[in-house]
Amino acid sequence: MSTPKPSAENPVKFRKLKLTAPKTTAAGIPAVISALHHIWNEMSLARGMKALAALNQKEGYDCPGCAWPDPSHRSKIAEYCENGAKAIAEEATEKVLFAPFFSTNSLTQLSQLDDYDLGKKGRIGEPLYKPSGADHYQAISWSEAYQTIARHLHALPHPDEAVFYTSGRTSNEAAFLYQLFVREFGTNNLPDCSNMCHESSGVALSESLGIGKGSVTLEDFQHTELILILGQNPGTNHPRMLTALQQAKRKGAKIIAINPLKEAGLMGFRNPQTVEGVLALNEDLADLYLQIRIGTDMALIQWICALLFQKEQYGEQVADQAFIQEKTKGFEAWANHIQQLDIASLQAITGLHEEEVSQAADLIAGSNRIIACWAMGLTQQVQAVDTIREVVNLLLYKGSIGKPGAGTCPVRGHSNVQGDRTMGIYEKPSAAFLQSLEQQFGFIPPGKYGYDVVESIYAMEKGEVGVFMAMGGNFLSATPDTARTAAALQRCKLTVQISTKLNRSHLITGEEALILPVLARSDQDVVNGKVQFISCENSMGIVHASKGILAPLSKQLKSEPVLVAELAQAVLGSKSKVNWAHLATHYDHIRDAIESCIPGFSEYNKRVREPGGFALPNGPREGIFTNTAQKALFQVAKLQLSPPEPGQLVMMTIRSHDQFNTTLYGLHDRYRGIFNERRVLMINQADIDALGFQAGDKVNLIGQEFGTRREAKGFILVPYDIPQGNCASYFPEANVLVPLEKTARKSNTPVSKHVLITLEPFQEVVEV
Ligand SMILES: Nc1nc2c(c(=O)[nH]1)N[C@H]1C(S)=C(S)[C@@H](COP(=O)(O)OP(=O)(O)OC[C@H]3O[C@@H](n4cnc5c(=O)[nH]c(N)nc54)[C@H](O)[C@@H]3O)O[C@H]1N2
Ligand SMILES: Nc1nc2c(c(=O)[nH]1)N[C@H]1C(S)=C(S)[C@@H](COP(=O)(O)OP(=O)(O)OC[C@H]3O[C@@H](n4cnc5c(=O)[nH]c(N)nc54)[C@H](O)[C@@H]3O)O[C@H]1N2
Ligand SMILES: [Mo]
Repeated sequence: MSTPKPSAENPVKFRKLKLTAPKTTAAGIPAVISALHHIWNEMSLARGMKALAALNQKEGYDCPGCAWPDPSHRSKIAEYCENGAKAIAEEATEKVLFAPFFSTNSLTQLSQLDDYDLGKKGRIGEPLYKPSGADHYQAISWSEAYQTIARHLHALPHPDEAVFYTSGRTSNEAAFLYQLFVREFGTNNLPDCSNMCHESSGVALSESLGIGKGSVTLEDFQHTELILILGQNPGTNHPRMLTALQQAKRKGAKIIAINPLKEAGLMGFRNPQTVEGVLALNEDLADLYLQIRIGTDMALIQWICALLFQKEQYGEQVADQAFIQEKTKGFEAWANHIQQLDIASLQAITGLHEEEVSQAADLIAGSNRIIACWAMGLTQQVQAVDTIREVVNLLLYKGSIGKPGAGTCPVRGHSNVQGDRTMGIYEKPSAAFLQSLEQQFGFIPPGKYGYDVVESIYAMEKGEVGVFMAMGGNFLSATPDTARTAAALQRCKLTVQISTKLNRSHLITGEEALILPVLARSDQDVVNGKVQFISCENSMGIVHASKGILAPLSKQLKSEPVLVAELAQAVLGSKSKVNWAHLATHYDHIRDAIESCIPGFSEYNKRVREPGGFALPNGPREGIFTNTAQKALFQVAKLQLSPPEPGQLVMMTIRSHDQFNTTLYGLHDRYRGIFNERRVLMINQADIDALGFQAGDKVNLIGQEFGTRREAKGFILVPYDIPQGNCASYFPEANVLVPLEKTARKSNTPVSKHVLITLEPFQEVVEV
């Protein structure tokens, strides 16, 4: 009999699915009730009240949920959303795990829990170590933990055999120190969650406009005429964006939503912070809803642009000629390309009707100030970079960039994912950045580019990585091809997870493993008797302070900046050119170091203390383009589609309303009417019929891409309003089906929104 091994996937275990009609409005009182329910389940009344009162206040802490910016006028009662409150419930829980929990529960046993039950076990309370061959974690002191890491790192033949992942909650201060440590150690292997998230936006925007960040501010929503929202579900993932949309609408703006699903938060909103919202008065959001087929947005944008050119030919003034002349390059070639496209075939690709798309073209033609918002529906596609550049082409054609009420708005995910990049968490650092590190600190940072997320997995798979360390996140479950990634991680000699809460990456480990527990955003951080604050950059490039207020659950928790400084000292020793002890004694010292290396941070310590923080420089916002051409570039790109074969479905892997990435707050997807079950496949009834199944049947999802059979067992068919041929499941349960090889061109982002699958009946295993 083979010894049992921890399972990398969620067990196939069904709860009790309940379905209701999907909602057409987001938030309202049910959102408030849900938020409070989550809080009271995890902590005492006093702790809950304290946590909520400081959330997103200027003197409080930044929500560890999404990266949507805070308004300059904050509501005193509640400047947060339902899902922000859930994020707090999750991290500020009073449940805490120490070594005895792990001596009673083996990794194999824990892996039989699903991600929901696993996450609800609580915060990690002390450093933990899993020796080689063991199936249990045991207590270890901080200094022994550092020595273990140092021993493994020193044993590597080359620093490039270590990989240092970062998830986007890491503060500016911790991120800066972490990349400094990693580069002084000698590698640029700094993959991050951005590689799986907005990398495509970064690449596209850098090429087109010179900076990989969006150009709009929250203020722009007050001045815009038209908002396009592509591939984003703000009602769930950026609920506070709905307030900005509501305000824009009240000032007369129109909204076009482009999404295969009719998402409640794009259709209507009841603002729970207003009297109208409490009285359940609904406000419509989208004026036009284009229920597009998955992966066909580029065809739609090209189709719209072709219609705009037709309007011009009939004498309508659509293009901003002055802007095109003065600020852009490449217009002629792009105009020729678009005008030669065959509209009928674009129409067939998107599955949309001529009337609705010409309505969209009318709205765009008649607007001079347009904001384009997008998220994962666009970035996690094979042709993501070209698609985003096509959206930018449309904005350039309309002169809708670098003026109030107009511009690009890639809506970021993690609360500091954008800041981490600014701090140098990037496997492809610029020469200028490395040079400034060298000048400031006096060591020569490595010039060779490092691995991104997918390249890291390949390297681990080949046995070329000895040490894997993660600053937050849940690498195993967030990455594609779960079974393959698990095997890759297990080839490492040592895996180190710097974490707040228990997750599956703690169970699928290298030969030896460490869990290092840290303070979370809401925890009070005291260093040498002084209360510290950290800083974050939101989705719109505003850097602001965040100060935790809750008493930490255990004395053994370290702050991330202190942990990195201590680890660096243990690993680099007296050879290090960096004064780590000084940096870690007060975070002002870290901010001074950042100021000296990174443009835009002058007087960092002063300006970050101003209420609301300060804005980083942003060229496109001012109509200045800093790419090589010094002009905004029109790009010509041909559509390259990989349509499904007969019998195959195109599946997107998306978030439910009750999760934050791999963290499951709950088991419901309230707006979509799916309750108490995550092993579901949302699918068109016509496809259920055509494939010979019935609603409620259990199926296995089978992928065959790149010559490998991948299987996710046991998903319940839920008939849903989704284009025929498309279907949707939840991440991370379906990640096992996302092929490692299938990545977006140029950004190498895993294609989590376009997985080709077939269905097979599921056989329930009857235990005898
Ligand atoms: N509560 C909560 N907040 C979060 C997160 C969370 O998990 N929970 N995650 C955070 C992170 S890291 C991120 S990156 C963001 C993610 O925010 P989103 O990008 O909104 O998250 P997804 O659930 O991946 O949703 C993608 C949306 O795109 C649509 N879509 C899928 N494929 C296509 C397509 O081909 N074309 C178009 N037009 N639409 C498509 C889906 O129907 C869905 O509405 O949210 C952040 N905020
Ligand atoms: N199939 C599919 N896969 C996807 C996606 C998808 O849409 N579909 N989305 C991708 C996207 S957009 C992203 S951003 C990634 C997310 O990838 P990750 O960022 O790696 O994953 P998270 O689930 O956000 O990480 C949660 C864990 O972070 C730890 N944590 C939480 N707060 C803190 C903190 O303050 N400090 C530290 N040190 N640790 C903390 C906790 O232990 C928690 O279990 O997943 C990607 N994967
Ligand atoms: Mo993300």
